[in-house]
Amino acid sequence: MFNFVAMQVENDVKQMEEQFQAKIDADIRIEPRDWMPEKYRKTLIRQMSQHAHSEVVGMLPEANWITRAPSLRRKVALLAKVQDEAGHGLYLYSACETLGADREETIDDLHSGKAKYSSIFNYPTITWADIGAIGWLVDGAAIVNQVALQKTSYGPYARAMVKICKEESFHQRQGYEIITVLANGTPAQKAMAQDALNRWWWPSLMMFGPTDADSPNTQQSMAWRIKRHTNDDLRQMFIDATVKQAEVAGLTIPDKDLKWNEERGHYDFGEIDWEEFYNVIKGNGPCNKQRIEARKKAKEEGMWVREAAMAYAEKQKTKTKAA
Ligand code: FAQ
Repeated sequence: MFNFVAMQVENDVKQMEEQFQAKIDADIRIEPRDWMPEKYRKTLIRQMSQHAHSEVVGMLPEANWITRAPSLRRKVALLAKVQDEAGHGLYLYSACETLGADREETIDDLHSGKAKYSSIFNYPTITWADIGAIGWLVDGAAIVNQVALQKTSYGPYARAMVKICKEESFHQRQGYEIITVLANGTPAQKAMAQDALNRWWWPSLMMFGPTDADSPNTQQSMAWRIKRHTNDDLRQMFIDATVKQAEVAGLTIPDKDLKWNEERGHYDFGEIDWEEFYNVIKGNGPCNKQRIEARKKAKEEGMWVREAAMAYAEKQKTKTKAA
């Protein structure tokens, strides 16, 4: 009897999985109340929460330059950009909640080092040109990845990406403008732009994740259409689009093996230092400790604001009930 019930349950789950995959294959979006395999839900929470953490931690390197932006115009644009990143983090944390993730726990996982965030935000912003390089390269890479995610199979994630991509294109343009102005400025300014490109180029390529051969999650995420392109394909798209932009700015990409390959219709490029990448994601990058400390401090110091907002909301609720 017990065996029969267990077999029945197994058959039902198998059938639900088949129906789920058929929906995915027909490009029908999965919505929060739809049935989904537990592993699909967990994969999404992992990717989306890491993405949310990246947006939030990603504010730190640029915030470092808000008070030192060289003009009021630059300061206003940078402030708006950093504020946009906070907004992206909030949409993405909310999207995680639609999958049953608890927001406090999600954030605690970042602070305890359990959850990852993008490797790129563990590098320091040493000069003003770094702000240009982040907008141009880091937001540029983020757009290539996120345009693809507008077609991801989970509805709330895909919809969040539409608005995020619009804002990221403004970010990319403000960064490229900073870089081109510097590249066309005095020899010292041009050298500063080139130095920023030299330092940010390789870490930007690492943003796309390990090679397909070394990416444990890609195959399943492609089958579930969470990912619509592999890490290597997105990296190649980014390189192909960015080489021309560097040429127009009069800057040199720091890769002696970068060469157009007529046969492939793509640029060939040099070997990425994967040891550096794995070191950074393990917590040993130049700024990992500083970034997590800053996020923890922000949580502690902002606690009174959250407590006051909760107390106010509670008071309003009592007032409404009494009326
Ligand atoms: N950094 O099997 P895969 C932005 C981890 S937003 C750290 O290939 P997957 C906006 C990966 O999580 C930037 N960890 O994994 C902005 C996995 O670890 P786990 C963030 C990385 O998920 C601009 C392991 O390695 N964007 O920049 C990285 O299939 C300026 C194996 O890798 C997103 O998050 C990395 N670079 O593919 C903000 C986009 N790469 O969890 C402020 C959404 C890989 O198994 C200023 N995410 N890992 O322990 C994705 O598209 C994917 O998650 C990938 C990785 C492509 C990042």
